[in-house]
Amino acid sequence: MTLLITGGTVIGPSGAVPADVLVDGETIAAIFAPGAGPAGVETLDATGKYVIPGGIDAHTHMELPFGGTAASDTFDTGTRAAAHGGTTTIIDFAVQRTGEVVQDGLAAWHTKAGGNCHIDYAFHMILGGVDDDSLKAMDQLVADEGVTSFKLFMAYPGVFYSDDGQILRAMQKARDNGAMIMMHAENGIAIDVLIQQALSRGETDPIHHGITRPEALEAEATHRAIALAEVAQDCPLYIVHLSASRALEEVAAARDAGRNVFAETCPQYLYLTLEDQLGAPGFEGAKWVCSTPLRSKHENHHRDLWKGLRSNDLAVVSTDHCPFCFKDQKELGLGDFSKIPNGIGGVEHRVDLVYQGVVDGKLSLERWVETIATTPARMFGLYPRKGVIAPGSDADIVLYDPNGRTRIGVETHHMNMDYSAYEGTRSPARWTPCCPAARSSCPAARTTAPRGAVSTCPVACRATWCDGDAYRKALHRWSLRRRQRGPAAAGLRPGHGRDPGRGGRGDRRGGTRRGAGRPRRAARVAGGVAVPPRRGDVPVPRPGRRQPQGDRVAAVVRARQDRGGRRRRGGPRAGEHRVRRGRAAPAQGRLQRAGGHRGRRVLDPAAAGRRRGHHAVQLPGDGADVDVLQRAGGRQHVRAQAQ
Ligand code: DUC
Ligand code: ZN
Ligand code: ZN
Repeated sequence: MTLLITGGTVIGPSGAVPADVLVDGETIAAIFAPGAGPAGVETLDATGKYVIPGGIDAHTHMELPFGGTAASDTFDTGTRAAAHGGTTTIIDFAVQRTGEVVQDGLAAWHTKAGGNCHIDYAFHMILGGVDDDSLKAMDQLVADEGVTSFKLFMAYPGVFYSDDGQILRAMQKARDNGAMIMMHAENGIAIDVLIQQALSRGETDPIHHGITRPEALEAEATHRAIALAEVAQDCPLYIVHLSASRALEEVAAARDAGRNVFAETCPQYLYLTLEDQLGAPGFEGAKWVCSTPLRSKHENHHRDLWKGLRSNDLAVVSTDHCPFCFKDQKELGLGDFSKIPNGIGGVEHRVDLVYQGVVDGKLSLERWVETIATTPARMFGLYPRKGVIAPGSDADIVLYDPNGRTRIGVETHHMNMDYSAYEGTRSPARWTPCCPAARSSCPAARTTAPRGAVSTCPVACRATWCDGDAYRKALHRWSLRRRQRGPAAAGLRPGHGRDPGRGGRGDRRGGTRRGAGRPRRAARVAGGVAVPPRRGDVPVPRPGRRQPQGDRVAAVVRARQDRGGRRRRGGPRAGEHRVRRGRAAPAQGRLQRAGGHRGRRVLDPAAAGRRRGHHAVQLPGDGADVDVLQRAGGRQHVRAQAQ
């Protein structure tokens, strides 16, 4: 069954283009110039809306046991809330606690998530104890389980903490097996001293959570993590939940030096402050206890983090979604801030909150989509299956209404929390139900649908971004492996050696990415006739110009006509040249085998356009435009939501 989304403006890495999107089954089949799509198929009117790839939240903690309790969102409630906010994939963290077997931890998280999710999901692995066994397990997870990113903690001594030697060993292992190390960068040993000193002075209020985790100790840990990654021959390093200007400077310096270092921030660090939230009267501030902590409004953290997002020193916005109810959970820390479970819930609001940056002129539309979807897909091996509106990609499509309104608050949100960290930040709006054709995939509908079996879809592409020397070094490794074991063993595909923002250094000072860095490509038309991007009905926000506040998720479309339980698992994708370019490597044979030729209907947009005498627009942004260095053999597995 096919569905044509008409009248919308597709936002891709290279800009906003009015286009119609044809969905075939669960896959984007083709993209047409407005009005040029096939007749006689079901349509979904997206006039006035942005058509964007479903959001990917690369940092969530559903059901995480923490501080004597557990995060209040289950995979059921959390993923339903995510879908309501335009996020269609999460990458959650499975946990190995100190002394546990890594594989057991992963199995436990599969049990929690299996059959309970409303959107697609994948896992990173938290290593709570680095030793010979867990190092071996890293290889196995990369090779067999589709887990290609491992999180370590420089904080939380006695719980998740790894010392420098353990970190170095894990990084060396990651360097060898092609995984990425994600780092919670705070000096937890020093923080614990400050906490004890504060408590002994009787300083027990929530604000002391922030005061005892000073910016200097985040910057120091970030610096140390970067140094250790350098010693581990430039193991790819991804700093999670970066909150502070000085930590950002460390990341920027490493990137300026051509290092393989990336970072994410989260909405709470872009909007909330130590004084206004964490310092709220009485125990109220407990609602905003999270680590890394909120920073002072008397410094320039918000400004610097937005700038980092523009310049790509911050590549991704995730949520670190780790909600706890105020009643009974946050209250565990009454009289002792160190006992307040750490975490803020926000999985439902990330897409909106980052879009607010577009409204405020701090971010371009393209950069919005990159930071919430495209770059996380690239970083964690999901691209181009996810993170882009392109032929062959999963039809995880969000229709976003720039004139809509969402009121964020406990009365309207879907997260399992008894308060909202962003209470009242928006004006009222309502979810617009999507059309009947898409209803089976509408999150609102799925909430009542029975949960079904979960299938696994191996994704062959393990992509990450490298630049400069790091890229060349990795390329060298790739060719070495090719020579040693044949091309399939390398699992690598050479790209063009750019990083995800592709803006280069000048980009850092360039305000928004618009016009910075590499030249933007116009949309191309099958048959070689260029069609410049046209301005549609949808306003394209310009930096510095205030837009009407709002935009809201109008619909999440995941066409699921393949109801018999048979999912399309890859195979050649529409746009054959791109298939060959992006997917023909022997290393990806597994995907091709899995996809086989079952029940697929490949629509070549070029041919389709020619047949009808129309132009079929092919948006830039997948294989041909993207500078991807596919790294060693890991296949990130993404689990499909219940059908
Ligand atoms: N930070 C949080 O705020 N919660 C969970 C774990 C973490 O690192
Ligand atoms: Zn963390
Ligand atoms: Zn986290």
